[in-house]
Amino acid sequence: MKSVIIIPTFNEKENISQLVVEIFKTVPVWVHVMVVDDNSPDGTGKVVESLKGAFPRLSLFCRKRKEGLGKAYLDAFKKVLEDKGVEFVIMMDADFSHHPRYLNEMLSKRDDYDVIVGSRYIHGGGTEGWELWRRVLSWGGNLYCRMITRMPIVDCTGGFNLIRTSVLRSVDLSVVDVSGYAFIMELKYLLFKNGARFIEIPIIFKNRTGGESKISNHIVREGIFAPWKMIIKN
Ligand SMILES: Nc1nc2c(ncn2[C@@H]2O[C@H](COP(=O)(O)OP(=O)(O)OP(=O)(O)O)[C@@H](O)[C@H]2O)c(=O)[nH]1
Ligand SMILES: [Mg+2]
Repeated sequence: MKSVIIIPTFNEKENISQLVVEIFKTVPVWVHVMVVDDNSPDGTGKVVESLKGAFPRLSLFCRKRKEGLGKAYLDAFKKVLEDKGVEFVIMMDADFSHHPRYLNEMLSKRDDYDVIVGSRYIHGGGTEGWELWRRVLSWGGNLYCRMITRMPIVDCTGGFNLIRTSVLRSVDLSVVDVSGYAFIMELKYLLFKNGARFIEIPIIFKNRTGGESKISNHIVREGIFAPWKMIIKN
């Protein structure tokens, strides 16, 4: 059995080494980590490269330029799925908003579900350190997405998820042409449409303390139209 934690990075030099160390302290030996870096100008890729000696289950996938979270994940999925031995992938941010302490709970539920969502909006979950506008945007965005798509989860945009690769393989990812939170919504929607069994586990999402925020107007705008486009298209 093999599982791969995929971590997309853009300028995460301040976070990535500590995160990698924490992850490998926590997870079983069959869990690997692949960092997908978009040629970060701060040298995140070089930092990861330098850690590979100490952590043989760490790999680095370099992309040429920044094209958004969605593109980075799509390329990473393609690469990971080439290895037929990988049974699960985990999507995780590099900035400690998704804390490694939740990984083992996620992994422990893998036999009974196809998608395990680290959820900020079920009982016991939450966000810490966000300004009011981001809390409203995220909470409202999730409600909006749920009402349109009728997905059986409350955290549609959360990016901390475990996915069974056999189910991921059954999804036609070539239809996805969005990038930010919209990418995560669409991915979950496609999995839902393909009959994936979902469960949510509560997580506390802490705002990043190191590195710079990458949220943009484009990402928010894209999220407004995405649920409608998704249900029409799929
Ligand atoms: N490879 C790649 N990674 C990205 C890109 N944009 C964001 N990321 C990474 O994706 C993860 C989530 O992005 P974040 O910027 O943390 O998104 P967020 O949590 O909504 O917002 P902030 O934490 O406020 O920036 C982080 O690990 C980022 O480094 C990108 O264009 N390419
Ligand atoms: Mg973040």
